[in-house]
Amino acid sequence: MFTVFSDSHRLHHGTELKDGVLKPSFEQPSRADTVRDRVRHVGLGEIIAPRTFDRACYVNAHSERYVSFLETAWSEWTATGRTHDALPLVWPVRDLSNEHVPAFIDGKLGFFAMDAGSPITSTTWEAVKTSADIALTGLSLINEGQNSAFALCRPPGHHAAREYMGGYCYLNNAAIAAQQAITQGAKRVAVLDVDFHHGNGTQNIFYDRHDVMFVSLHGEPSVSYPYYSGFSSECGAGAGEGFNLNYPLPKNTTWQRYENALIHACRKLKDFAPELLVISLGVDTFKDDPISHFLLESHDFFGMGEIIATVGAPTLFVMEGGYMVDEIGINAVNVLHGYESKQH
Ligand code: Q9C
Ligand code: ZN
Repeated sequence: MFTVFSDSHRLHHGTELKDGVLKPSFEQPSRADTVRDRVRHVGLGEIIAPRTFDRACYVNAHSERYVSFLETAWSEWTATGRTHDALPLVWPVRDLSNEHVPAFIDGKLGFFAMDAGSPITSTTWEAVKTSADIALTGLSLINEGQNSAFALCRPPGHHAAREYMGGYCYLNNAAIAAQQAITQGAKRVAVLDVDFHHGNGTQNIFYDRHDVMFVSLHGEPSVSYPYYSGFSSECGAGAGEGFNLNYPLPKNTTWQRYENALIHACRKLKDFAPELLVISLGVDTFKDDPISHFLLESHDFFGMGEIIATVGAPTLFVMEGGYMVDEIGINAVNVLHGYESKQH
């Protein structure tokens, strides 16, 4: 399997409030390098650089005004004399107005963010754009005849919705690739999200769509980030009703329970018969992940890949979360090896 990777991810490293103190984010540059090192170590396949894509590919999954915000946020922030990471501190919740986009950057930051987890620095946009291009390059490889590809994206994407960033995410790499496949003529595309956290951004982008099915396994929102989405009652809207499927799982979920849910999810995906399957591949379901609450072991990730293969569609793996432990490389590549073990 080819891996698409770029050193440009290192251009993004920001801060995060932890227990009320601003510290380096859990979402560190070393993450992607650790996974790349593992890909090399086991000889998964060639590692290639991303191609560049038109801005229109991002605007297919996001709104024009949101992409413009991402492009200019840093210069608007520094024009006011500030030099540290741009972070939102106010949000248009419930009865406050969502009608008017503020002109001032502090208002824009809250308008286009779900939380303060996605800091913007001078070089964030360059890294974000390259991360989306990595996913799009992975899709190109599949279009050119590969059965699968690994888009080693960083920063991750699945919390980024049509019009907001959050949870370390800016552009939704998986959604941009899924939408690009539709734009190119695919009739049915599925996104399966196995990151510990609910892929609220991907759900938001495709919620009213029947051509893109979204399925997610994640920590129960009542006790796990992002708290306000990922409930099993969220099934899609309008023409998209029945094409959004959530599997919230309790804290301390182990492989046995996870496997049952995943087998169920993959049967639903197989029934949908997608021409392309995009996997939002977070490995923060690992037992030692510092911010998550599942108990998967490294070898369980091999089983995850085997089950994903049962859907029987060309598969684009897109890196999402997984934090701070060396095993993220082993775990991500175990999924890819498990998948490949079922191909002939
Ligand atoms: N104390 C992804 O995995 N905050 N994003 C967690 C922990 C946000 C995770 C707080 C977690 C976002 C792509
Ligand atoms: Zn996650």
